[in-house]
Amino acid sequence: MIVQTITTSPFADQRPGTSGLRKKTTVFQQPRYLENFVQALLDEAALPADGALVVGGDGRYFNREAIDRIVRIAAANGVSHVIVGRGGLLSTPAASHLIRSGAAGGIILSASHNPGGPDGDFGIKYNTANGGPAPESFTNAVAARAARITSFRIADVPAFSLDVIGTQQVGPLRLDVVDPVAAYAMLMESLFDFTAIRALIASGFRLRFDAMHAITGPYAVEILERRLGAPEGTVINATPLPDFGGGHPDPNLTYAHDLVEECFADDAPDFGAASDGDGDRNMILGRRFFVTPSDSLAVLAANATRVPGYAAGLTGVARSMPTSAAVDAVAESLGIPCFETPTGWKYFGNLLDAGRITLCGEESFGTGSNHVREKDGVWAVLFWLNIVAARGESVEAIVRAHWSRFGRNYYTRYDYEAVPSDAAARVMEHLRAQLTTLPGQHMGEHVVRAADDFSYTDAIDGSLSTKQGIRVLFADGARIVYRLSGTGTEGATIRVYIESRETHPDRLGMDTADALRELVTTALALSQLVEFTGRAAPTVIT
Ligand code: VG1
Ligand code: CO
Repeated sequence: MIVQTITTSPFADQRPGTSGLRKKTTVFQQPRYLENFVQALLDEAALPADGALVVGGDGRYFNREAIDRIVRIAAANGVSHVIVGRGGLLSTPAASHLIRSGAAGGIILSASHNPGGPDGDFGIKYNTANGGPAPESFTNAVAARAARITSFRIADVPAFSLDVIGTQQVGPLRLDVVDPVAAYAMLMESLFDFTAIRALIASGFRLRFDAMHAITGPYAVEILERRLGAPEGTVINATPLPDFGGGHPDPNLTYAHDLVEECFADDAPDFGAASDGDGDRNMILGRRFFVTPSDSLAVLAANATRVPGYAAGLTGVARSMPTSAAVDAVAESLGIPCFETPTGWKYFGNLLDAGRITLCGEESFGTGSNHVREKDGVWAVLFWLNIVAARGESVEAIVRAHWSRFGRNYYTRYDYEAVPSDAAARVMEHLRAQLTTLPGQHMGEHVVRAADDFSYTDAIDGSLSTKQGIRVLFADGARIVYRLSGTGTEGATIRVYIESRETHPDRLGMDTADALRELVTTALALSQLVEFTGRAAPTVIT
């Protein structure tokens, strides 16, 4: 094997965001761009001599080429063992599971819910031996290395194949190509009551899963159709495509419109679900009923003991700060702790590793548990199906009963995408300047209790993360949160999260837009968002 050491110079923008380094595909295609970052990653990871590296992605455009180069860079850097999913495919949660099954770390190639293709986005992320996204200390160190890199190493190796399951020797490196679905499907069978779900489906319960031409197609076909007996065709858009069929693989009411239309039609199925580009997000729909992700987390927590994998109960739960407080009410009633962390799955890792929490989630269609160290789309779908089977009630009935028991958190998120960065910064500055004067102020029927820029001290390692979003907290439990996205690739994305809490039995069935109308007006007035950005309306409302 000939190892070449190539002289390089740093790129100014190799700083990972909420979930890895995400850029336009064309940025990643620049000569030396991927190589620089992977070299910095491997230097920082310092894998043990016999440590295996898992590599896989969501199949988007440039996935194979990137994996080909990563294998050669890994070989040149003394990595002795690489495990890849066949075809270079691995969903993010399946990659997490593979890493946890004995590897030293993993590289996941995805820009998640962002569109793919030559004009779309690409991304790369490092997960540590626990299977979870590397913590901020690691990603900061990688960014610092990438900012002063002078060379990278890459090996000339004999041709290898990503399509043949089995072991190949690539120079000194052992390359294992594995079935991307098998181990994951087994893990799911170990957690859920497949017999009960199979019986539910056999009884005529109709479901639809939209894989959005992204990574979960093969997983959902294997599990829902082959193992659980759902009719062929239950999974739609099941073939992963490099450009996701031209779509935006983001499972929400805006982008999963085909599924939403079907689930709100007269002959709607009993259950609908979708996942995102890399398979870690989920959207849950009942018949003509949408379950908000924050409610979904709360319902899973409240019903967890009905599911075999969680029958012993939960040690605790966690949610990201902007996620609604619906799960807090469940935790309180169960007498277990509820942690509030910054946005991004990496902040759940320590709590999961320490056994302090069992379930966690985010408002951005992400739910997960201690079974892996990523959020998990197909897992969430199976959890819901297991609950439906165990309770023998519809999705809508389960959620309405939940509201009656725990109260309801009305919730909406406004996204303003591709806003000029300076305008977005002005919005945030304008808000920050008001933090000290807001408490005590009356806004419509709400009184501000506190306002701050959220900071978080990790309960396990004491690390501090600051500036994680502006919070305006009202005395009655309502909240407005503002933050800038860390996953966008064009200008800035401003996210505004609006929530109110309702426990009065007569007011649990309102339309969300009606329930939050006044708070939305307050949120816009406080931030002067329309004035600063010139945006009359958000790009997406969820
Ligand atoms: C968004 C979501 C966040 C999620 C992140 C990664 O981040 O808000 O909750 O963890 O995406 O999810 P941001 O910084 O753009 O708000 V995924 O499925 O894109 O890996
Ligand atoms: Co994702």
